Amino acid sequence: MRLVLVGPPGAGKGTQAVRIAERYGIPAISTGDIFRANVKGETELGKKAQEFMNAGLLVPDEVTNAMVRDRLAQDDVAPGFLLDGYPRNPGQAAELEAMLEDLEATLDVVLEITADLDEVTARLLKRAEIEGRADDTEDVIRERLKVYEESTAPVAAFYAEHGLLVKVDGMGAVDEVTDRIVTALDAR
Ligand code: B4P
Repeated sequence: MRLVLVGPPGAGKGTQAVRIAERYGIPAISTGDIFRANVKGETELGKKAQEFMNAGLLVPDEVTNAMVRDRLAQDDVAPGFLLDGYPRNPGQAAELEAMLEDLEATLDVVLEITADLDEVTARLLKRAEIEGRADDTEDVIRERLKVYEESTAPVAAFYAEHGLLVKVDGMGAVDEVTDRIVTALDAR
């Protein structure tokens, strides 16, 4: 299965990605996690990404696309993969199409996790208390939600036009959301 996960920050992408990947035996590839690991390790990639992440902005496409292309060239993606947080704008979606063409592969499904604004904001503020992520402050969350509406919502619309989009309600307990996702994926 080749799957893309989209949804606003705080909808539960990272949380559900781990569970879906485990259930279907495919690697979860989170661009946010890869960037955070590079920031922590103070690599060149991390240095390029950090200021954008801390401001709630997308890391430039040339950096992100090259990173995903490298990751999709690895052997473990042969049985399939789950992309969590990529593509995040129409340019990245076009680039992913090109990567898949080179791999002679197609996407099976794009899963959109939805949740209302108050709920996602509350979740991220709660995470800020626990993890202290630099981009989980109120101002930066507002910016991330704006970027989602302007840049990422059109990606979901693009996949809807191609008949690939499946929407799942991300409100409620984590287990309930996982059950909804599994039901929706197994029905395809
Ligand atoms: P991401 O790491 O993708 O962060 P996110 O959108 O906030 O989602 P995340 O997966 O962390 O949160 P989740 O909803 O699972 O991106 C961070 C930054 O990296 C971006 O702003 C950008 O700068 C950069 N970046 C990443 N990808 C990029 C790309 N393709 N192009 C350019 N830049 C890119 O969970 C949030 C919280 O909610 C957690 O604490 C979780 O425990 C909680 N939660 C989840 N489900 C819940 C539920 N059902 N009930 C209660 N709480 C729940």
